[in-house]
Amino acid sequence: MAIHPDDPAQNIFGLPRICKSEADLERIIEMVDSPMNSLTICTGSLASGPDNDVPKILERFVKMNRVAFVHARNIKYTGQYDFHETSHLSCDGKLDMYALMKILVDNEFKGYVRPDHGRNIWNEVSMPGYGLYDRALAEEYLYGLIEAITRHKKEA
Ligand SMILES: [Mn+2]
Repeated sequence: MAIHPDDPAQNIFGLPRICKSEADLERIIEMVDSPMNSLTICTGSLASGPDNDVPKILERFVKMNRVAFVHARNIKYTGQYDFHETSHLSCDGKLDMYALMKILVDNEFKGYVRPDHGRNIWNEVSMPGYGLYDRALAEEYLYGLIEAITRHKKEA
């Protein structure tokens, strides 16, 4: 199992959120102490909670070997509780994607990583949030970061 956090990490339509913070994730993995009870760390979903320190959360649970899947997405705040999804680039959103990928490389993460959500760009018509072109750009970007971080470590 690899539970995905609530998206967004804020109450919406009167529905309570039960998996939105580091404390919630901790509670869930402590319910069954097994690597089979693991997490999907969705960086964009967690980042939508203003108090969530996403790199800290990712590093903590990766080091515990309780992360099976990483959804890499970036967001930008436009108000205290208002945000929108951006490109995956560090320079476009609040998350430092280099720092997140470095946590994975430094801890020899063996789970899955994928770009999460994509905008519709270049006149693409697709299901909202799942633009193929934007996700393909993100895939190459993330791969480039991972390659550069890995190569730098070997050559250091
Ligand atoms: Mn996700």
